[in-house]
Amino acid sequence: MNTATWRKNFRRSLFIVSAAISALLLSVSVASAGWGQPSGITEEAERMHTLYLIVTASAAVVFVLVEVALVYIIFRYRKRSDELPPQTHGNNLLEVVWTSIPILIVIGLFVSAFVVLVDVEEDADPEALTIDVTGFQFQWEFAYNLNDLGPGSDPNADGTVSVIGTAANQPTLVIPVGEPVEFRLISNDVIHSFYIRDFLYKLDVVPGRDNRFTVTPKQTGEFIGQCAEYCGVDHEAMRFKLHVVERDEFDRYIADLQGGGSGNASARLP
Ligand SMILES: [Cu+2]
Repeated sequence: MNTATWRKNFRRSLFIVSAAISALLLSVSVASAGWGQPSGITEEAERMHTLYLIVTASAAVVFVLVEVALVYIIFRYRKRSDELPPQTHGNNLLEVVWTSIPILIVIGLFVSAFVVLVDVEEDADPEALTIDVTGFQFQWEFAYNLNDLGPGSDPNADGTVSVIGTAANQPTLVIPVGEPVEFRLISNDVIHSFYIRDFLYKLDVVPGRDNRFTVTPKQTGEFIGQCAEYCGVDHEAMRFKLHVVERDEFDRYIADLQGGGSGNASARLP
Protein backbone atom coordinates (compact mmCIF):
# COMPACT_ATOMS: atom_id res chain seq x y z
CA MET A 1 0.00 0.00 0.00
CA ASN A 2 1.51 3.35 -1.02
CA THR A 3 1.55 6.39 1.28
CA ALA A 4 -1.26 8.23 -0.52
CA THR A 5 -3.65 5.28 -0.26
CA TRP A 6 -2.67 4.71 3.34
CA ARG A 7 -3.42 8.36 4.19
CA LYS A 8 -6.75 8.21 2.42
CA ASN A 9 -7.76 5.09 4.33
CA PHE A 10 -6.57 6.60 7.59
CA ARG A 11 -8.65 9.76 7.06
CA ARG A 12 -11.68 7.72 6.12
CA SER A 13 -11.35 5.57 9.25
CA LEU A 14 -10.87 8.67 11.39
CA PHE A 15 -14.05 10.15 9.97
CA ILE A 16 -16.03 6.96 10.56
CA VAL A 17 -14.70 6.64 14.13
CA SER A 18 -15.59 10.23 15.03
CA ALA A 19 -19.04 9.90 13.48
CA ALA A 20 -19.56 6.68 15.46
CA ILE A 21 -18.43 8.33 18.72
CA SER A 22 -20.81 11.27 18.13
CA ALA A 23 -23.68 8.90 17.43
CA LEU A 24 -22.85 6.88 20.55
CA LEU A 25 -22.68 9.98 22.76
CA LEU A 26 -25.96 11.22 21.30
CA SER A 27 -27.77 7.96 22.00
CA VAL A 28 -26.33 7.82 25.53
CA SER A 29 -27.52 11.35 26.28
CA VAL A 30 -30.96 10.78 24.79
CA ALA A 31 -31.30 7.47 26.63
CA SER A 32 -30.18 8.92 29.95
CA ALA A 33 -32.67 11.74 29.52
CA GLY A 34 -35.34 9.07 29.75
CA TRP A 35 -33.69 6.80 32.28
CA GLY A 36 -31.27 9.06 34.12
CA GLN A 37 -33.87 10.65 36.31
CA PRO A 38 -36.92 8.92 37.77
CA SER A 39 -40.08 10.63 36.60
CA GLY A 40 -41.41 11.20 40.12
CA ILE A 41 -44.81 10.69 41.70
CA THR A 42 -46.09 14.23 42.18
CA GLU A 43 -47.48 16.87 39.82
CA GLU A 44 -44.52 19.10 40.71
CA ALA A 45 -42.06 16.29 39.94
CA GLU A 46 -43.72 15.76 36.57
CA ARG A 47 -43.09 19.40 35.64
CA MET A 48 -39.48 19.22 36.83
CA HIS A 49 -38.95 16.01 34.87
CA THR A 50 -40.36 17.56 31.69
CA LEU A 51 -38.00 20.51 32.15
CA TYR A 52 -35.11 18.07 32.58
CA LEU A 53 -36.02 16.34 29.31
CA ILE A 54 -36.24 19.67 27.45
CA VAL A 55 -32.83 20.79 28.73
CA THR A 56 -31.18 17.45 27.94
CA ALA A 57 -32.72 17.25 24.48
CA SER A 58 -31.62 20.83 23.65
CA ALA A 59 -28.10 20.04 24.84
CA ALA A 60 -28.06 16.88 22.69
CA VAL A 61 -29.15 18.78 19.57
CA VAL A 62 -26.52 21.51 20.12
CA PHE A 63 -23.87 18.87 20.76
CA VAL A 64 -24.58 16.98 17.54
CA LEU A 65 -24.73 20.13 15.39
CA VAL A 66 -21.43 21.41 16.82
CA GLU A 67 -19.70 18.04 16.38
CA VAL A 68 -20.93 17.60 12.82
CA ALA A 69 -19.83 21.14 11.91
CA LEU A 70 -16.47 20.59 13.59
CA VAL A 71 -15.73 17.31 11.81
CA TYR A 72 -16.93 18.70 8.47
CA ILE A 73 -14.76 21.81 8.75
CA ILE A 74 -11.69 19.84 9.83
CA PHE A 75 -11.93 17.68 6.70
CA ARG A 76 -13.23 20.25 4.25
CA TYR A 77 -10.61 22.89 5.06
CA ARG A 78 -7.64 20.70 5.91
CA LYS A 79 -4.23 21.68 4.56
CA ARG A 80 -3.89 20.32 1.04
CA SER A 81 -0.78 22.12 -0.18
CA ASP A 82 1.66 24.82 0.89
CA GLU A 83 -0.27 27.41 -1.06
CA LEU A 84 -2.11 29.93 1.15
CA PRO A 85 -5.90 29.72 0.59
CA PRO A 86 -7.97 32.92 0.01
CA GLN A 87 -8.12 34.89 3.27
CA THR A 88 -11.44 36.33 4.53
CA HIS A 89 -12.04 38.58 7.52
CA GLY A 90 -15.39 38.66 9.27
CA ASN A 91 -18.93 37.97 8.13
CA ASN A 92 -21.55 40.15 9.78
CA LEU A 93 -24.52 37.94 9.00
CA LEU A 94 -22.80 34.81 10.29
CA GLU A 95 -21.64 36.56 13.46
CA VAL A 96 -25.13 37.89 14.22
CA VAL A 97 -26.60 34.42 13.68
CA TRP A 98 -24.14 32.56 15.88
CA THR A 99 -24.47 35.13 18.64
CA SER A 100 -28.26 35.34 18.64
CA ILE A 101 -29.00 31.61 18.52
CA PRO A 102 -27.20 30.85 21.84
CA ILE A 103 -28.80 33.93 23.44
CA LEU A 104 -32.25 32.73 22.38
CA ILE A 105 -31.51 29.24 23.72
CA VAL A 106 -30.36 30.63 27.09
CA ILE A 107 -33.43 32.91 27.34
CA GLY A 108 -35.70 29.97 26.45
CA LEU A 109 -34.11 27.73 29.10
CA PHE A 110 -34.19 30.53 31.69
CA VAL A 111 -37.88 31.25 31.12
CA SER A 112 -38.94 27.60 31.21
CA ALA A 113 -36.85 26.91 34.35
CA PHE A 114 -38.24 30.04 36.05
CA VAL A 115 -41.84 29.08 35.28
CA VAL A 116 -41.30 25.59 36.73
CA LEU A 117 -39.49 26.99 39.78
CA VAL A 118 -42.28 29.45 40.62
CA ASP A 119 -44.81 26.69 40.16
CA VAL A 120 -42.97 24.20 42.38
CA GLU A 121 -42.33 26.76 45.12
CA GLU A 122 -45.88 28.06 45.14
CA ASP A 123 -47.46 28.25 48.61
CA ALA A 124 -50.09 25.72 49.49
CA ASP A 125 -53.75 26.47 49.52
CA PRO A 126 -54.48 27.28 53.22
CA GLU A 127 -57.07 24.48 53.10
CA ALA A 128 -54.41 21.91 52.26
CA LEU A 129 -53.43 19.16 54.66
CA THR A 130 -50.36 20.26 56.61
CA ILE A 131 -47.93 17.82 58.21
CA ASP A 132 -45.27 18.88 60.70
CA VAL A 133 -42.07 16.99 59.98
CA THR A 134 -39.52 17.18 62.77
CA GLY A 135 -36.02 15.89 62.16
CA PHE A 136 -33.99 15.04 65.25
CA GLN A 137 -30.82 13.10 65.98
CA PHE A 138 -31.50 10.48 64.70
CA GLN A 139 -35.00 9.98 63.32
CA TRP A 140 -38.18 11.73 62.27
CA GLU A 141 -41.50 12.65 63.80
CA PHE A 142 -44.56 13.14 61.56
CA ALA A 143 -47.32 15.09 63.27
CA TYR A 144 -50.83 15.61 61.90
CA ASN A 145 -52.80 18.52 63.36
CA LEU A 146 -56.40 17.39 63.71
CA ASN A 147 -57.72 20.80 62.68
CA ASP A 148 -55.60 20.84 59.51
CA LEU A 149 -56.24 17.52 57.82
CA GLY A 150 -57.22 18.93 54.43
CA PRO A 151 -60.45 20.24 52.91
CA GLY A 152 -63.44 19.58 55.12
CA SER A 153 -61.46 18.99 58.31
CA ASP A 154 -62.92 20.36 61.54
CA PRO A 155 -61.23 23.73 62.32
CA ASN A 156 -62.18 23.34 65.99
CA ALA A 157 -60.64 19.92 66.43
CA ASP A 158 -57.97 19.93 69.06
CA GLY A 159 -54.59 18.29 69.30
CA THR A 160 -52.25 16.36 67.07
CA VAL A 161 -51.47 12.75 66.39
CA SER A 162 -47.94 11.77 65.56
CA VAL A 163 -45.63 8.99 64.60
CA ILE A 164 -42.12 8.97 66.01
CA GLY A 165 -39.44 6.83 64.44
CA THR A 166 -36.60 5.00 66.11
CA ALA A 167 -33.47 3.51 64.59
CA ALA A 168 -34.99 0.04 64.97
CA ASN A 169 -38.43 1.00 63.74
CA GLN A 170 -38.56 3.28 60.71
CA PRO A 171 -41.61 5.53 60.78
CA THR A 172 -44.12 5.68 57.95
CA LEU A 173 -45.41 8.93 56.58
CA VAL A 174 -48.92 8.50 55.22
CA ILE A 175 -50.42 11.02 52.79
CA PRO A 176 -53.53 11.06 50.59
CA VAL A 177 -53.27 10.94 46.81
CA GLY A 178 -54.56 13.64 44.45
CA GLU A 179 -54.60 16.62 46.82
CA PRO A 180 -51.98 19.15 47.89
CA VAL A 181 -50.01 18.21 50.99
CA GLU A 182 -47.88 20.80 52.75
CA PHE A 183 -44.83 19.79 54.77
CA ARG A 184 -43.62 22.13 57.52
CA LEU A 185 -40.05 21.25 58.41
CA ILE A 186 -38.83 21.64 61.99
CA SER A 187 -35.55 20.91 63.73
CA ASN A 188 -34.52 21.62 67.30
CA ASP A 189 -30.97 20.34 67.12
CA VAL A 190 -28.92 20.41 63.91
CA ILE A 191 -29.60 20.77 60.19
CA HIS A 192 -31.25 17.76 58.56
CA SER A 193 -32.64 17.41 55.08
CA PHE A 194 -36.02 15.94 54.22
CA TYR A 195 -35.62 13.89 51.08
CA ILE A 196 -38.01 11.61 49.21
CA ARG A 197 -36.41 10.61 45.93
CA ASP A 198 -39.69 10.20 44.07
CA PHE A 199 -40.66 13.81 44.85
CA LEU A 200 -37.52 14.86 42.92
CA TYR A 201 -37.26 17.41 45.69
CA LYS A 202 -35.32 17.89 48.89
CA LEU A 203 -35.44 20.64 51.48
CA ASP A 204 -33.19 21.35 54.45
CA VAL A 205 -34.64 21.22 57.94
CA VAL A 206 -32.96 24.14 59.65
CA PRO A 207 -33.34 25.05 63.35
CA GLY A 208 -35.20 28.36 63.71
CA ARG A 209 -36.31 28.47 60.10
CA ASP A 210 -39.81 27.97 58.72
CA ASN A 211 -39.11 25.82 55.66
CA ARG A 212 -42.12 24.38 53.85
CA PHE A 213 -43.07 22.90 50.56
CA THR A 214 -46.14 21.43 48.94
CA VAL A 215 -46.63 18.46 46.66
CA THR A 216 -49.65 16.87 45.02
CA PRO A 217 -49.04 13.12 44.78
CA LYS A 218 -50.58 11.58 41.68
CA GLN A 219 -50.12 7.90 42.36
CA THR A 220 -50.54 5.62 45.34
CA GLY A 221 -47.81 3.30 46.53
CA GLU A 222 -44.96 2.77 48.90
CA PHE A 223 -41.78 4.82 48.60
CA ILE A 224 -38.70 5.54 50.68
CA GLY A 225 -37.19 8.65 52.19
CA GLN A 226 -34.18 9.60 54.23
CA CYS A 227 -32.20 12.43 55.76
CA ALA A 228 -29.92 13.88 53.10
CA GLU A 229 -27.71 16.11 55.25
CA TYR A 230 -24.94 14.56 57.29
CA CYS A 231 -26.15 15.36 60.80
CA GLY A 232 -24.09 13.18 63.13
CA VAL A 233 -22.87 9.63 63.72
CA ASP A 234 -26.22 7.91 63.17
CA HIS A 235 -27.29 10.03 60.24
CA GLU A 236 -27.84 6.92 58.12
CA ALA A 237 -30.48 5.69 60.62
CA MET A 238 -32.79 8.53 59.53
CA ARG A 239 -34.70 6.48 56.98
CA PHE A 240 -38.45 6.38 56.66
CA LYS A 241 -41.23 5.05 54.48
CA LEU A 242 -43.84 6.96 52.55
CA HIS A 243 -47.28 5.56 51.84
CA VAL A 244 -49.48 7.39 49.38
CA VAL A 245 -53.04 6.15 49.88
CA GLU A 246 -56.60 7.00 48.90
CA ARG A 247 -58.35 9.67 50.99
CA ASP A 248 -60.66 7.27 52.87
CA GLU A 249 -57.73 5.08 53.78
CA PHE A 250 -55.91 8.16 55.05
CA ASP A 251 -58.91 9.12 57.20
CA ARG A 252 -58.99 5.60 58.66
CA TYR A 253 -55.28 5.81 59.39
CA ILE A 254 -55.69 9.10 61.29
CA ALA A 255 -58.70 7.75 63.19
CA ASP A 256 -56.63 4.74 64.15
CA LEU A 257 -53.77 6.93 65.41
CA GLN A 258 -56.31 8.91 67.41
CA GLY A 259 -57.57 5.68 68.90
CA GLY A 260 -54.09 5.01 70.23
CA GLY A 261 -52.60 3.12 67.26
CA SER A 262 -48.80 2.92 67.15
CA GLY A 263 -48.45 4.51 63.75
CA ASN A 264 -46.82 1.38 62.44
CA ALA A 265 -48.76 1.89 59.25
CA SER A 266 -47.27 -1.00 57.34
CA ALA A 267 -49.07 -3.35 59.73
CA ARG A 268 -52.44 -1.92 58.79
CA LEU A 269 -52.16 -0.60 55.28
CA PRO A 270 -52.20 -2.88 52.26
CU1 LIG B 1 -30.39 14.04 59.81
